[in-house]
Formats: sequence, C-alpha cells, structure tokens
Amino acid sequence: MKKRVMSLIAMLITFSAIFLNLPMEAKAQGYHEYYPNIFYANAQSYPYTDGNGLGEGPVFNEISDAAYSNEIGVLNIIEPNAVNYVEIHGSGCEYPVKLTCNGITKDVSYYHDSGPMMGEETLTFNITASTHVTFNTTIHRTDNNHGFRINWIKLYNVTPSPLAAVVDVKPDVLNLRARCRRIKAYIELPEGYDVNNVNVLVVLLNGTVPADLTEPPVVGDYDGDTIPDIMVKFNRTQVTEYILSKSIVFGDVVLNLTGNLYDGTPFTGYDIERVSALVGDVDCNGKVNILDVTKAAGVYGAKEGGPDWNCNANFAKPWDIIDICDLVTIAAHYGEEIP
Ligand SMILES: [Ca+2]
Ligand SMILES: [Ca+2]
Ligand SMILES: [Ca+2]
Ligand SMILES: [Ca+2]
Repeated sequence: MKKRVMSLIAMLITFSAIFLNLPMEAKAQGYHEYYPNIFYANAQSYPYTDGNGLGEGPVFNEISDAAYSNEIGVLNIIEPNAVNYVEIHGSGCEYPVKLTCNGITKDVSYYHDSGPMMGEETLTFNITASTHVTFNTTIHRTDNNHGFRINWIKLYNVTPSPLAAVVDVKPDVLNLRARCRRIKAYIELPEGYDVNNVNVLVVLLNGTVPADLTEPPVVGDYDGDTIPDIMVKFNRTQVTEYILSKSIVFGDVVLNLTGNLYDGTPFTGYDIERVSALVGDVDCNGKVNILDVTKAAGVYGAKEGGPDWNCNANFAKPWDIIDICDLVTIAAHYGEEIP
C-alpha cells in the first residue's frame, strides 16, 4: 500500500513542475475604437478651424464633419480613463496637411484626392496620459475645407504597472498535511507608498484566496528592516488545497500576492515556499527522520497562537496543541521519503 502511495507521489511530482505558478504578467492595455458617422456623446467634431486647434462652425457628436465626408478640422474626445497612445487611420484630402494630437504634430503622407501619395495610413501618437484627446488639422477654413478623413481611431487606455511589493509568507515551509487555521503574509511597498493604504478587501493569494479578515491586519516592521509592513492572514486550508489541486506534493511553489491601494494603484509580489505532502515531514525536506522528531519535540506543548507554535508539526488532534499524538503520528511515518 505504502509503495503504491509513493509511486503515485512520484508521478505527481513530475506533474508539479508543469503546474508551478509563475508570477503574473501585467495585463495588456485596453483601447476604445471610434468610427465615423456614429453618434458619440463624448465626441465633438468641427469642420472648420483656423489652425490653432479651436473649433469653429457647426459641431457634430460624431467622428466626422458630416458635410465633408468624414473629414475633421478639430475633434475632441473625452475618455473615461486616461489615454497615452493613439492610432488614427485615414488620409488627407489635398497636399499638404498636418495632423496634431494633444500638441504632437505629424505630417500627413497619404491623400485620397490628390497629392504626392495616394492611399491611407495609420498615424500614431505617444501622448502624455490624459482623458482629453484633441485632433486638429492645419489651416482649414470654409474656403479650403478639407482636413483629415478618418476611417477609424483607437485610443489606448493607460494600464498602470503594478508596484513591486516585497512579500514574505510565514511559515517559510508548508506541510500540506499539517493543520492550522491561517498563514501570514507580510507586505512591504516601495518607498513613497504607505502600507496603511493597502485595501485588504481585494488582496488575493494566487488570484483565488482572499485575505482572512476575521482578525484585523497589523501594520508594523516584523523583520526590523525599517520598512513598514502590513501583515494579512490567509486561510491555510484554502492555500494548501489550492497547491494540492495543482498536483504539487513536494518542491518550491511560487505564491503570488496581488492587491490594490485604496486609490486603485495595483501592487504585486511573490514568495517562494517549500511544500511537502509527506505526513511527519516537519521541515519539508522530503523525508521523515530524526530532524523532524527533534523539531516537533522542541515545540512540545506549544499552543496555537503562542510564540513557539509550529503548524508544520501539527499532524493529529487536538489541533490547537503539539502533543504526544503529533509525535506518535510523526514516528509512525518515520523513514518515509519522497522518492
Ligand atoms: Ca517566506
Ligand atoms: Ca519590514
Ligand atoms: Ca523532514
Ligand atoms: Ca496536534
């Protein structure tokens, strides 16, 4: 029976390498697309301008001057979120035309009526992040009313990169068969950011396990490195079940922690924990030997929540104390190892 279990464990270890969780990558930017001749309450286009970017003449709530086949003199768009990259596809009418977006001016190279190059093009603008995007064309009046004809516009929203948090999950090793209620994660933020602003309601471990808020988070400096940290707890069973659900029974596991500050600024960090699913393996080195017995004996009588409590030695009832039942259980598995 034991042999069968061990060969199963060996098989699962092979899989575990595949399922190790790597730190999450930043999300791709999102964008909003705009097309001509569609009503947009957040867009205003003007057919005429004297070239200074101020609109004149009638205003249309769409991406065009309806009178001049999608050409605009000035176009204003107000986006719900800041935009930092713009793509606009279309063509000028007659040479020459310049197109300006939020103060950045580019020469238009392609024209649909006449000019050096016939055709269409995509002009791109890296703008300072803003919710207001304004396009305007060069001198553009009623007696020369052609500007830039728009086929489509894409406004890319800024996705702030998450702050790099330093995360330390405690304990540093995790026996997946030992029991206790919670594990702790200490979070430090980069200089200039206050851990008191961490919104603990949205903190997640590995994108799935929320913080256990039955006890309030603690702000302090647990490691004495003068960088303030906030300690949040997670339900240990949820964490170990998550790891076991990935068929991991032994080895190093990356635990990702993600969250936001109250102002929405995202942060992310991770810690690497060594895990073992071997009953009796207190130090999680893949075997049950005298070191495990010594470690458990060293915390004999320790109670949950006490200073010398070691969850990784808690293999038997009663679950709130390390006692003879835990030592007997460890001894019963003496000599076993992950093959
Ligand atoms: Ca740790
Ligand atoms: Ca600290
Ligand atoms: Ca061990
Ligand atoms: Ca116990």
